[in-house]
Amino acid sequence: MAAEPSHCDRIWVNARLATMAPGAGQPYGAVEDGVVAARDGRIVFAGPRSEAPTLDARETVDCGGRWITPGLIDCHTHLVYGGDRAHEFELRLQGASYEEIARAGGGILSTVKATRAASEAELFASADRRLGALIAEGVTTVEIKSGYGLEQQAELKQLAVARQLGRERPVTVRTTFLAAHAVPPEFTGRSGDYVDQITGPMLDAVTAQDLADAVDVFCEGIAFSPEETARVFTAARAKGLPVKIHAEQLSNLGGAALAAEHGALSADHLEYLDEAGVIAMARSGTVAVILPGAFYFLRETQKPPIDLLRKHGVAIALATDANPGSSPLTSPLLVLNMACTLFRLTPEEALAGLTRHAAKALGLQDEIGTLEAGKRCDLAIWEIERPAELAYRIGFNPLHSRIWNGQ
Ligand code: DI6
Ligand code: FE
Repeated sequence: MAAEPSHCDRIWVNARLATMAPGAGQPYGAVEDGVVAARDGRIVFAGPRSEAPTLDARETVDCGGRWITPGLIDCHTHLVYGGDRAHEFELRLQGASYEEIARAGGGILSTVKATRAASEAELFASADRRLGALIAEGVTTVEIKSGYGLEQQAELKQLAVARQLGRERPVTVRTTFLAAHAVPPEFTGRSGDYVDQITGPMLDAVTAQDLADAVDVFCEGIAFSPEETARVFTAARAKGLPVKIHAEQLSNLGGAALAAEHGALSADHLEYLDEAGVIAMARSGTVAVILPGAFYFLRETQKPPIDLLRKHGVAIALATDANPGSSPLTSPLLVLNMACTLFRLTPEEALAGLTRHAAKALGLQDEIGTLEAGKRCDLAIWEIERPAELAYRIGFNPLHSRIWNGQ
């Protein structure tokens, strides 16, 4: 007896699926003649047409043989900020290093000044344009950090704008409290006192207003020490918030291993990561978020240890690190190409880095990141002949359409 038809809102047929499901056997979890069915914004079936249940759909979309991937996930951005740093770009081209500019009060602190001065409306408008570029390339989930306020009211302002973007735009926004991004001018030489502010009143205000989904720290010589990082992590976890870290970007302070000890969702940058740090991350399940835009823009030479991450089975995610100083980049497709061209990831590893592994870096691996029943129906539909094209092309956007929450 034929099974009762499963009612669904929409079904996409005549498609090739890159499900990115783990252990699917085929590269990319590929399905040649595939179907995706959705109900109430969730996937109810994704797989071969021959295995699909009887489906009764209100709307059927013929994909004309196009490829469907999970919607892309940008798991590390500083999208909300004031001003820009084009003038520093010129200084660097005259020989000044990123650290020299930072130590001279430029860098992050110059964006802090512009961000403190900007209204919420101004911050929303400029971030909205950058978010539009991500959405145009198939992004359905984006993480947005604070870290350019460096005092309570401005940090809350940044996070509130990020939350507003999630309410008003067809994209899922996850927010991260990164007050520990730099020591503000008011606390020069008194970083410990500033950490007191972060772990006390600022974190209280952030949690009272539910403005952050995670807490992040820049653990670096020009930012916060491992000891200060640990203080912020302990306070965040006491409030029930998961942690992330900018670690081993310019040197090795053992930040990634410290983050792993605190069960961090991710450790990000990682150019100077060593095998001890990789092993610690493997043990804790901490995701390695690799940021090729910053490596490229700062003209770094030390590459992250991709072979060690592979050897120890650490999930590798990718992100734009969209920020005005080290990675003014809002193209996830270019991130795919950079990851393969600069760091020798395979195109399949790179696409997993913007889907399944990026989801894990946000603690959302049960919700998004693969085409599997039960997950959110976030899709990107591409005019490509094979998934490798997404990493292969430079400056070409083959997105045909983007589906967020089934719409
Ligand atoms: N590392 C980076 O590359 C960015 N922040 C961080 O912790 C730089 C942010 C900026 O220069 O504005
Ligand atoms: Fe960053």
